[in-house]
Amino acid sequence: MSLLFIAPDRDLSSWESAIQDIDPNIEIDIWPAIKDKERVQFAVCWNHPQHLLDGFPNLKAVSSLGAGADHLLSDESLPESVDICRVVSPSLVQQMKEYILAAVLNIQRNFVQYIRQNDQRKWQPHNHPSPQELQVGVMGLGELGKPTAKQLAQLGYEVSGWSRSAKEIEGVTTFAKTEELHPFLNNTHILICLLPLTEETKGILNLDIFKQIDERGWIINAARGEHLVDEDLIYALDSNILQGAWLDVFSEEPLPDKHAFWNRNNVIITPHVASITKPDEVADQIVENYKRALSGLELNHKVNRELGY
Ligand code: NDP
Ligand code: OXD
Repeated sequence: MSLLFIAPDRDLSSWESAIQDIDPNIEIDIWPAIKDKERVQFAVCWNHPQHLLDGFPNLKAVSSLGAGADHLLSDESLPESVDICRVVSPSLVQQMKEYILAAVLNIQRNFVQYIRQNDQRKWQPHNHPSPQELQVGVMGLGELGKPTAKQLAQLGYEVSGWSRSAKEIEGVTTFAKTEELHPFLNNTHILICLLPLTEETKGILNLDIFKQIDERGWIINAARGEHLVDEDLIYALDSNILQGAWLDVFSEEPLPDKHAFWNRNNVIITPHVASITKPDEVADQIVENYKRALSGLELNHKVNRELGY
């Protein structure tokens, strides 16, 4: 039986060795070099070519190489009988906490402006709010959003959080469902998106939402590019509805040269690096799920196809 990796834009050599360090008996294929399609029972994918996964008659389960599984769920050719799982790891959580904290601190302390001022040799101090004066709203309170919100609250920020089901998080004012989106957004100065990409959340970062947060607020999107309506962001920035945007993810990656987000003083761009899956940190859970799939056991971190995450 074989475990197949499909990730066209990644160097997979360290994945192969990380898996074999745990169990040297696992047979590994790396797409497109597949020895025997019939032997493939488990696949690990990142941005696989769509319609590729229906060509494996004995495929039992597919794991995302990362935390998000939207790239798998959007492949309509993936048979219903194939279970989907994703990776969840303390390292992904830690990296996301660092990324969001860095962005929030840079915004709060005006470092974005100071870095731009450096280019002009301009000595111009700006007032900055204290954490207690800054309302930070976290959309998505899952594996990544919940610890991120909690950390910000522990550091003194006024934190609110929004999710599908109701939550209780120490120090965080929580809201749930569409009905509570408006009160959640009210007074938010920095809006952070850590939602999965689903039919319901696609395009959620739009003009209507931007108008509901604090005047001259910021958005941070470290979830998926398709959460954001790009034209609405440009309009909101140009109309002073928003002060700035900190973006790690984009509808098209790499962000095309001609995209309007480049070269704007008030858009910070990072190349999808908020939280990176490291092979040696998650190989054990991939091996565990591979073995579970082969034995017909329930997968860990299984994705709910109906909910879309
Ligand atoms: P989880 O599935 O653990 O959490 C998702 C959260 O979003 C849950 O709290 C869920 O609510 C909430 N949610 C889902 N749908 C809705 C909705 N319609 N309305 C309100 N809340 C909703 O995901 P993770 O925290 O692990 O990851 C989140 C996303 O971050 C990933 O899907 C991925 O796209 C992105 N990501 C980006 C990375 C990067 O490097 N930029 C790295 C890793 C992940 P409930 O709790 O009620 O289920
Ligand atoms: C992920 C990502 O989902 O890297 O893990 O975006």
